[in-house]
Order: sequence, then C-alpha cells, then structure tokens
Amino acid sequence: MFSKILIANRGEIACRIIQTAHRMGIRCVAVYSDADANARHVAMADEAFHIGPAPSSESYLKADRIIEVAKKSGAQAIHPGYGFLSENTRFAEACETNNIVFIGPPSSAIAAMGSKSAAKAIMEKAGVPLVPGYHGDDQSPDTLRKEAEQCGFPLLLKAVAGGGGKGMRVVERMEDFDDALAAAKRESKNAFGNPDMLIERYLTQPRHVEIQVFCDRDGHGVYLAERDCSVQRRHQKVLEEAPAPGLSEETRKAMGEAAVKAAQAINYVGAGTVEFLYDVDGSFFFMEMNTRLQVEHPVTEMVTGQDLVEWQLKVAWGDPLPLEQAQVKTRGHALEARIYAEDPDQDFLPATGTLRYLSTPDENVHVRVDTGVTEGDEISIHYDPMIAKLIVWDETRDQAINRMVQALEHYRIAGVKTNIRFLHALADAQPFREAELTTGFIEDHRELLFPKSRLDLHKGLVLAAGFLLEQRKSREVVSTDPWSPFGRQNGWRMNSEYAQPMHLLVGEEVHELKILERDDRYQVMVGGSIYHLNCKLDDDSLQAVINGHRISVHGNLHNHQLVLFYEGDTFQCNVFRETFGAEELAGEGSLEAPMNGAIVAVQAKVGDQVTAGQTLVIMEAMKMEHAIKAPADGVVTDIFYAEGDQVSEGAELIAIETSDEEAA
Ligand code: MV4
Repeated sequence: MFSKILIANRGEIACRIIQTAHRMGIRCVAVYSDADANARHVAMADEAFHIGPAPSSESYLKADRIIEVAKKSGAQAIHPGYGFLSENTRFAEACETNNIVFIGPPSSAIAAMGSKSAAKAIMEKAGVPLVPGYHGDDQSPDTLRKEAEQCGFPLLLKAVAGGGGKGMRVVERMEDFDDALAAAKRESKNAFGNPDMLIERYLTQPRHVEIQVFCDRDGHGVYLAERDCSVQRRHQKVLEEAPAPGLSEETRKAMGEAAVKAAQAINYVGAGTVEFLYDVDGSFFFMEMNTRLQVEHPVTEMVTGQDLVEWQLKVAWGDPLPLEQAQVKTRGHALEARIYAEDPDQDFLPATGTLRYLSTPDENVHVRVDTGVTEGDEISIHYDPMIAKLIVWDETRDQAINRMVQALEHYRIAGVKTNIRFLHALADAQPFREAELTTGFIEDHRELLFPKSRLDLHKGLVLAAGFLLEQRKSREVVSTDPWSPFGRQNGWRMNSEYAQPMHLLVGEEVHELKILERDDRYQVMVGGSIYHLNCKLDDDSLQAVINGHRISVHGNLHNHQLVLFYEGDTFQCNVFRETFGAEELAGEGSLEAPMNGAIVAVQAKVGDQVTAGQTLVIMEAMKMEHAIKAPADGVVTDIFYAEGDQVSEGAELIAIETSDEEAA
C-alpha cells in the first residue's frame, strides 16, 4: 500500500480523504492557498505545502505546482477529491508521466465522457439504455429537423459539450424548432466554444438516480447500490439519499448492471458514478458518467458499510475490489443534506463571513458530519460555499428523515447565513416524506419550504430577554458580591416593583420590553401582553418556561447581536447598548468597530488628553448609534477614519496611549 499520498484539494473532501488514509496508516500531504493557511485540512495532514494565492486558478488548479509538491514530498499518489483537477485529463496524464499514481480513472476514461455525443455512442454500443433521440455528427439543420420529427415532442436540445444543465432547451412543437435550435447553438458556442447539439425526447417528470460503480485494474466491476439526487436547485443537489425510494429490485439490478457495463466500456478504474434519468414508468436512461468520487458518496457508505475512499486507495494500489457483487449488501436508509452558506430568502445568494458560533450535532451510528471548517473560520468568496454535509442513517426512510430533522436542529451557526432552516423545512415536508421525488420538487413546493418563523415575535423577544438577563447574572456573580441584592448595576434591583426596560431591534423595528424580577422569576411585558418567564442558562443553552410551556433554545451574543436557535430556525435581534451597562457587552473598551457601519462623528483630535469612558467616536449601524469610548485615561495618538466613512467590523478606529503605558 502507499505510504504517503498528496491530497490535491481542500475543505471537507480533503479532510474526508485524510481521515481514511490515516486510519490505513498512510501519511498525508496537504496543499493550501493563502486563504487556507489555518484550514482544518492543513491541520489534519502530516505536512502541508503552500501553493499560491487564494483564487483556485492560482492555487488548487495549478497542476504543475501540485505535481512538483508531490515529487518534493515523496508522495506516491495524488487524490484529486472532487472538483478542481479531478476530471482534468491533462492532470491525470501529467501524474502518469511523472510516475505518480492518479487516484482516479485513466485519463482516457475521463476523456471518453467529456463529450455527450461521444459518450452516448459508446453507451449505445455497450447496450446501455439511452433516451431516444439523435447524437450524430451531422449537424446540418435539415438532418436535425428530420431527427426532431422522428423523435417527437416535447424534445430537448442539449449541448454536446454541455453539462450540469447548461445549454439545454425544451422544444414543444415543430414550429418552434428552428428558432430554438439557432438560439441553443448560439448559447452553446458562447458557453462551450462548440455549437453542436443532440436531440432527446424530453421526459417531463424524471428522477435523478445514479449508480455508484467501482472497477479494479483487472477489469472487474461492481455496483454499490444507487442514490436518488432528484431534489436539486438549479442543478445543484440539495438532498441525496440511498437507496432510491420505490425502485424495484429488478430495476436496481438492471440499472446496476448497465452502469457496470458503461464503466467497463471505457476501461474504467476506480470510483465512478453513472447517472440515469429514471422515469415514472420504471424505465431508465443513461445521462452521464462522473469520473470521480462524488460529494454525496457518504450515503452509499452508510447503507453499504463500506469506506469508498479505502476502496479507491486499494484499487489505485492495484489490489482487487474488496467485495464481489454478491457480497455487496445494503441496510437501512441514508440521507445527506448539504449545508451551504447562502440566503434562501434572497434567491439563495451565496453568503460570506466568519463562523463566529458553530455547534454541530453529536456523531454516532446515526449521524455523520463531513466538514472542513471549525468555529472562527471564514467562508470566503474564493471557494464553494458548502459548510458541511450532514449525513444520517436509520433502518427505514421515515426514521432517517426524523434523524435528519433532529440533526438539523442541533446544527447551529451564527455569523454566516445558511440554508439550515430551508433544509429542515425540506426534510420535514410531507411530500418529501411521501417520497414525491422529482427534479421540480423545490419549485413545486415553495410554500412549504419557506415557512413562517417557528417562534412568534413575542416568544422570541421574551426568550431573548431571558437569555440576556441570565447571561448577565452568570457574569455578575463573578464580579460582584453575590449576597447583596443591591449589588447589581444599572438600577436593577431584585424583589422590587421597578420594571427594567429593555430595547431589542428585530428587523427594522425596536421593541420595548419591561421586565420585573421576583424570586428568580420574571414578568415580561411586551406589546401589551404579560409573559411569566422562568429560566435557567447553562453555557449557551437556555431552558425557559413561558406561561407554562417549556422551551429550550441555544443562544449566541456577539457585538450586540443575539441569535437564538430553536427547532432548526433562528430568531435574531440587536440589543440596544443602553439596555445594559457600559461594561457588560462584548467589545466594550475596545477601539474597534463593533460591527459594519458608518462613522457619524469623531469627537477627539490627535493629541487630545481623554479620560476613561469619554466618547471618542460615534458609529451608526443597523439604525443604532454606538459610542466608542476611551477604555482608560490617555492621549489620542491616531485617528483612522473620518465622519461619513464606512468601516468594517473589527476595524481599529482610533489609537490612544493610555496613562499606564506612559508610566511604564
Ligand atoms: C433531461 C431531462 C429530461 N429529459 N433529459 C439536467 C442536467 C443534465 N445532466 C441532464 N438534465 C436533464 N436531462 C431528457 N431527455 C431533464 C433534466 C433535468 C434534470 C435532470 C436531473 C436532475 C435535475 C434536473 C433538473 C432539470 C432538468
């Protein structure tokens, strides 16, 4: 077996590969860009080499540099993961030329699947079912028109050079054909540099069912069941599962055997995926073959009990396949949800930022988390916005769905927008439970997938108040005399009729709460209602009883922004500074901007002697003003911004030399 391999990738897949390699006693070399110097995959590897700036075109796609690192480090093989160089024939060839094993298929197999029409011709010859249509070289409009007539309508024009749904066009009637053809050719020429088209009968309600195949160097092939990846958004998979619900044993076998034939037809070696369109009547048709390990491979691992990365390493080393077809068994049901940094409410716009709070569900036989990030990491614009894959397993699909819903509720992220709430709604949606799996699922069920908040406004505000009050209490015990009922600051007294006001900003609106505390219970008045609140905070976990209903939430307070996590949903608010005393909120005493915002006023000049607590700069963010105050007596030595400037969270606004420093 290899003793040292290089992983030419980053993020969760690099971590995933390192994990198996280490379990097998193989040393791992990582590569990283400027943006990933402190990334998890670098920390996990035995050694790591810097390969360039953050953009992948200057780092993870630099084939020559990566091969150089492999040689320098003595790695015997390169695992490309998925994406980046995984399906790059020249890279696979370059590995071969440099006597480094490419952990993937021969470059010829990658090349064979590069053109849709060539792939279809190979599959036709191998006896793999194809969607009826035309995939010939003759691209004259007359021939295409004739073929269209023969194919029937509706039909689909697909770019020969396309992939992932790009360059496709549905044509409903012959009258529309010429215009559609011209437009599709133009588009494909622009997008792929190749205007050639193929014609297929258009299946209106297909499912995406794919077979995991494996071949060894002796030409033996097996299939490891199938995955249903029908739930997609703009050709991005969202939820995947294994096995495909409702697939008969006969179809599974026929599809599996067709997939192995497809792989063998191109002398495949290693892990591959053959994608099929699966029609309502149980028929299936070859769509394309992916010549790499796929993102969604864990669901196959969960139902087969096999480690596909281990299989890849063994096959690349030249070992025979670990199992024969008859030994491949599946058990139970697995689901995978892709957790993305994106905003479902803004048409899934990719989100960036710092994962300032990250708490994941416990892993066990039912729950697996594949991720490449840890708390404090940055989700940047440079790479795919996937934060993690959440994979669950149970004996039945219905139980697996329950596991997924529960695990999503235990996945808590603050600092970056995510699709967790959307995934929760999706997994929990009745049509999904009923396995109504079509490629149009998300479009067809929008009303179910963007539900209203699971916490109504008042409950959210009351819980927020409870969290803030309890957190403050837990901090005060340390700093003040716990025996004195009047030892607390800000005019807050226990056992009095004095109602503490609190102002919380939700969206654009400020809500005033009035809070009475008596015998460790609270009465919270908000919007004319009174809530009886009893709560206990343990670290970030709040157990609250509101009017006799016990609810548990988790919370994270950062720079006045409070996020509560409840049943896969979040409730967010901003805490007005005057709600609490000056010392109590994080960031106080710092001369950094507590959040992104604008400078409203600068109230000091360089050289000014200032005293502790004196306001130096006023910022505005999210409709609130924030005073940046001197943490101690001192002299202003520098001012970095002026009135009207926009500043980012964490930016240093002003520098002072404190009297202490002078003395020292
Ligand atoms: C199709 C089809 C219907 N009929 N081909 C989309 C991606 C590309 N690889 C193939 N795709 C499709 N090909 C015929 N003849 C519908 C799709 C399709 C689709 C397929 C799988 C998963 C999601 C999809 C979403 C839209 C369209």
